[in-house]
Amino acid sequence: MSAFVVEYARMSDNLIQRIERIGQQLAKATRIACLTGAGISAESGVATFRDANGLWNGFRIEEVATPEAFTQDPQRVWSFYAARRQALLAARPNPGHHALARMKQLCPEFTLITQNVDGLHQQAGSHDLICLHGDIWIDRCNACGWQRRAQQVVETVPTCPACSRHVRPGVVWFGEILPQDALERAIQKCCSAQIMLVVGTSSLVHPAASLATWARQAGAALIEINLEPTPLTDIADESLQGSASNILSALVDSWPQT
Ligand code: BV8
Ligand code: ZN
Repeated sequence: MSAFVVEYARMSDNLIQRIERIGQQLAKATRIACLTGAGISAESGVATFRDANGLWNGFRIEEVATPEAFTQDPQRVWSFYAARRQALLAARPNPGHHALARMKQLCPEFTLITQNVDGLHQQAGSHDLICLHGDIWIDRCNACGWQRRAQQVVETVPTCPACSRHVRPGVVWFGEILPQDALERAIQKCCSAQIMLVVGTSSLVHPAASLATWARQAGAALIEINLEPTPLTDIADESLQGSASNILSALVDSWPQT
């Protein structure tokens, strides 16, 4: 009985066999780490960054995703994130998010690490989640540290109720350091994993993209799931090309349900 509705018709026999084998491997592992990127939310209708109709096609990173951009034009940066928040209101977790939440039930030492800020892993039930790049739904003030979880989408950049400076989204911009505790925990979990899954990421943004290399160097088997090849593909032990939601669902489906 399929735990997840898997579209096997969309897969070659070879891919199905490889997934079966990897599912058995995962079932034997006790320590698994998984890093996700924007590609896992694509099938929830959330724009990725570097695909054909990705965010960086319509916007320049330097204008909307750096602290300098926010200092120079806070409203332009705020509008970029407000539009993404608005689009997220209609987004729901897809079978890929649910499959990763299920993996935690099947393997207690399964650690999920995400670059995404969209909150869809949390909505799918993944709560012990390491968020490397923050949370788009957090409003915070750089000047005094004030913060809150946004309850609605507002178009005009807010001012801090505590100190009247401009409020920013609680994400990590380019040129900003990642939350140290999150990064250290992610490194520790990847470097002690027997298997590391890397799902739906172009593996171009560091230090997140380095986690897989460090895991591999520490002895983990590296399994990539992505629509297209990335800089990781050549060093991965397995690179499964296809839809994250379909492949992850098939992996959980092939996992002996003890
Ligand atoms: C820092 C903000 C230092 C939130 C983001 C080392 C080497 C090279 C460069 C650097 C380096 N170290 C630092 C840098 C600079 C920089 C960087 O990496 N630049 C890159 C572009 C060259 N890194 C930083 O600035 C980082 N900070 O290192 O600080 C420092 C030290 C001391 C003091 C001060 C500073 C900060 C990086 C974080 C930046 N913030 N986001 C937001 O707006 O969302 S990064 C942004 O890119 C997102 O967070 C995103 O998660 C991340 C990666 O993108 P992906 O998730 O991979 O998405 P993408 O569209 O690229 O790819 C999607 C993939 O999915 C595709 O391959 C596609 O084929 C696939 N796909 C699509 N659909 C599906 C699918 N796969 C399967 N199924 C599908 N259905
Ligand atoms: Zn403030």
